[in-house]
Amino acid sequence: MKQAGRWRFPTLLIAVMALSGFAADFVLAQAAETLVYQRDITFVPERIELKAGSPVVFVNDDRFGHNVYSETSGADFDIGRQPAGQRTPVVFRRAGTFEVRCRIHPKMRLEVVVSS
Ligand SMILES: [Cu+2]
Repeated sequence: MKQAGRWRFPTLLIAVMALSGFAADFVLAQAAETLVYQRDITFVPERIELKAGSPVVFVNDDRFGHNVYSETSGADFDIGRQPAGQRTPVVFRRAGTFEVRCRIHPKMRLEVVVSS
């Protein structure tokens, strides 16, 4: 019975994942994408809260380039120059409160509050 054998493992795996709640957590973690727009030289919104490990997608809605970086301990990153229209994901892996800024426009500030 080759056909039965082929389906046995994935079905069992999904059943175990569903029973343990793992599948639901996994799907939520994958779906929990937070969008932050760069619009009129401002991060919109200017404060977000999210779970560690879920991505923030920076969407440059302006007609010129931006940058996104943080020098806060636990979330050091710098995406470099981000052209107009580009979407750039950044994953915050640690809990904490992080200040995110733009090297091109020093007045741009975003507060990211990450919970574990
Ligand atoms: Cu900018």
